[in-house]
Amino acid sequence: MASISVPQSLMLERVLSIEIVRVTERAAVAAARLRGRGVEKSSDQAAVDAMRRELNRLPIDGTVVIGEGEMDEAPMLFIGEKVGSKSGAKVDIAVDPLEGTTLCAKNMPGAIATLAMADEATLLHAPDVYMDKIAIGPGYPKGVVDLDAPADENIRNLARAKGVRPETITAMILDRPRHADLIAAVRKAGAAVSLISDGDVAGVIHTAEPDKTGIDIYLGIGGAPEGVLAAAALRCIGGQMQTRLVLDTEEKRQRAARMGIRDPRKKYQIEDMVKGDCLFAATGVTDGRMLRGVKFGNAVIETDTVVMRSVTGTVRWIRAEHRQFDKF
Ligand code: VTB
Repeated sequence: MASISVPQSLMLERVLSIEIVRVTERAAVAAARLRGRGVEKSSDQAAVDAMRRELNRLPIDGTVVIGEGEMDEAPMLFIGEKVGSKSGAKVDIAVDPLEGTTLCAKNMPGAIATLAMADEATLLHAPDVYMDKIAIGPGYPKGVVDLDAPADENIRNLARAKGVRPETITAMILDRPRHADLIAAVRKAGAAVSLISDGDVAGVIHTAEPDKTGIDIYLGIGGAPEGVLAAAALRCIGGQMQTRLVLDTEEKRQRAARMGIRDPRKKYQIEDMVKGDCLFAATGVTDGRMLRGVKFGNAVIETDTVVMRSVTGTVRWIRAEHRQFDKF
C-alpha cells in the first residue's frame, strides 16, 4: 500500500468508491460498442474482459463471490476468482458486467454494467438460481410489506403507509409467464404494473426514488445474483428488501449447500445478503430510467455512472467525458 496514503481501514470506504467507477465505466463502454448487434454472448464477454482487467488494477485482495459462473465452467470472473493487486483490503465482490444482455443486444433501455464490493465474507454467496424478491424504498415502517404476504395485502399496506389509495401505487415486475398470477393480483388490488423485459437490479433500485421513477414496489422472481447486487444498492440508499432463494430441486439445494447455504427456505433481509458496509456502482450501457447509455462522439466518449457508499449513504452521479480512447 506504499503508494496510497489513505489508511487501509478507510480504503474501502473512500478511495475505492471512486476507483470502482472506472471498473463499471470500462465494462459499459466495451458492451456498448456491440449494442444493438444481436450478439448477447460477445457483448457480455467484452464487458467481462474489460471489468476483469480494471478490477485487477485495483489495490485490493478481492474474491468474486457473485460472478459469471462456477469455477468448473471456467469463465472469467468465476465465483471464487481472485482479483485485484492482492495487496490491499480483503473484499468480497459481486459483479454483473452486463446486466441485461438481451437489452444490450436489442439496444433496448436499461442495460447496465454493475458491481458491488464489501468487506471479506460479508456478501451472500448466492448460487446462480432464481430468487423471489420484494423491495420498497426508504421511509416506511419496518415490515410494512412482506415476502410471504399476498400481493394485494402488500399493495394495500404500502398504500396506507404512504397515505395514498392503492390506485396510485405502481409495482414493477419482470414480464414472465411465471408472474401471471402475481400481476393479476396486483392489478386486482387496484395498483398499476410496470413490466420490464429484463434488468431487475435497476428495477429494485427504482423503488428508492418513487417520485422520480414512478415505481413504488418491486415484486417477483429474478436471478439470485442480481438480488444480492440490488440488496447492496439498497443497503447504501435505504429501503426494505426481502428475498428467498428458489431451490426447487435436490441438485439446486445441494449446490446451495456447497456454497454455505444451510437453510434453503431462509427469508433474507438486506442485512443477511450484505452483512457489512459496501459500495455499489452501475454505469449505463443503453439509455434507461436511471442512467443514460454510453455516448460515442468523435472526440469524447460519455458515460453515466451512479456510485453509492453505505457508510455515509452518499450517492454520486458521475457523468464522465473520456478523451483518451485507447484506455478502453
Ligand atoms: C432477471 C433480470 C436479468 O434475468 O434477473 C432475469 O434482472 C431472470 O431470469 O436482467 P429469466 O430471464 O430466466 O426470467 C435477466 O433478465 C437476465 O440475466
